[in-house]
Amino acid sequence: MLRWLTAGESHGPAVLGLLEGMVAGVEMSPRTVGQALARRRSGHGRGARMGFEADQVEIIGGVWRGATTGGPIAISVANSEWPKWRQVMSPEPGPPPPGARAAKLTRPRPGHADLPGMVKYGHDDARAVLERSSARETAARVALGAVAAAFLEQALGARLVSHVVALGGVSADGPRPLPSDVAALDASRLRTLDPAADAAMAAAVDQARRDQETLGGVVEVIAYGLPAGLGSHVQADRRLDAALAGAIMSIQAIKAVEIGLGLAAAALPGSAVHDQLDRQDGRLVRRTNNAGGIEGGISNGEPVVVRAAMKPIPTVPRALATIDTATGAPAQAHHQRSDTTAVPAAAVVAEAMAALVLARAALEKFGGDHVRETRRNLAGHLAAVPETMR
Ligand code: EPS
Repeated sequence: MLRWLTAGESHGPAVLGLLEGMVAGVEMSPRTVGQALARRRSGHGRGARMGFEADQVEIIGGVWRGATTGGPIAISVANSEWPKWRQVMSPEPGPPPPGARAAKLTRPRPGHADLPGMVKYGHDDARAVLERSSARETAARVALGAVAAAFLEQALGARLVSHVVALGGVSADGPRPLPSDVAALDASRLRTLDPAADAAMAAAVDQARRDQETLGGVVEVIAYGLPAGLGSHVQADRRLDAALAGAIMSIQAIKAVEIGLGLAAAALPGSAVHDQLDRQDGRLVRRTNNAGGIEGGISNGEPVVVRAAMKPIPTVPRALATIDTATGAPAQAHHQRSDTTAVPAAAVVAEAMAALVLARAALEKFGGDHVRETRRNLAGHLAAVPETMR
């Protein structure tokens, strides 16, 4: 069973990712992980930190001479902010060091984990919460997602694509991007291939920055080339759509997830929603893919399509009303610096989470300890599907 965890704080020495249960023989290198991390840093609207954060990758274990060994994979992504925060973030006991950086944060940001985290864990300084709730943690997820994506491609021939479908109320049009569009998406400013939407979104981001605002949006992940048969209808926690929704909802600031037609399906009659079957050139085909590649919690062989809505980042430069937890008096929420939007980055993070969930489902179905064995088992499964159902 594929399992993963992350650790580390935003201004600590590093964030860490741990991936257990990956098969041996998946070609992988620090460079591949570094490339995935570079995609996450990009996007118009990020704050000052992304300009200098370099994401130094170190693979601590599980990869040897360019391939996974079957052992747990541990990846460290160093924080270039750490030297400035060494004293403030020190694990040593003792009083906080002098200086503004160590000042207690007692004016929690509405919409952030600050206040619920302080209440739950008994902290009187929001830093004890925000350092871990920070979306910096997604660097570790993307590092692990790079391994999962390499496995999916090398074992199954599956490829994932992520893009931005809306930002700050501006929606993008155009066909769903294909794996061949990934390079263009990576090079784009806002992870969309619609030039009119790109311009309008960039203008919205610039205006929001001037207005001291932050912006949310909608991202979409498409997984191409997955076989039918991942996930299961038989138990709630084995449903592929539920696992994808849970993993993507777990990304900081995500407030909604939909599969395929999603919410729009609720307003349409059944005949306009369900993907009717046909036979073309001797092959079973679906006329549409409104189900987003999943029926009954099982992949059906069509591209898997997942969309997620991200709220605006709660670190809003325009002062939001809050209370000071030290005094109980009304106050303005703390703010030092922030991204105006991180929607393009969220697309890359959603892609990483989808890769992890799909890799887990693929390993559950096909198993194996070496990628060759997984490939053989996949071939056996495909050969066992009756002609009339292919
Ligand atoms: C974040 C706030 C900003 C972002 C950070 C996430 O960091 P800082 O408070 O140091 O300016 O830059 O994102 C990352 C560092 C990253 O790699 O994505 C937050 O509060 O979530």
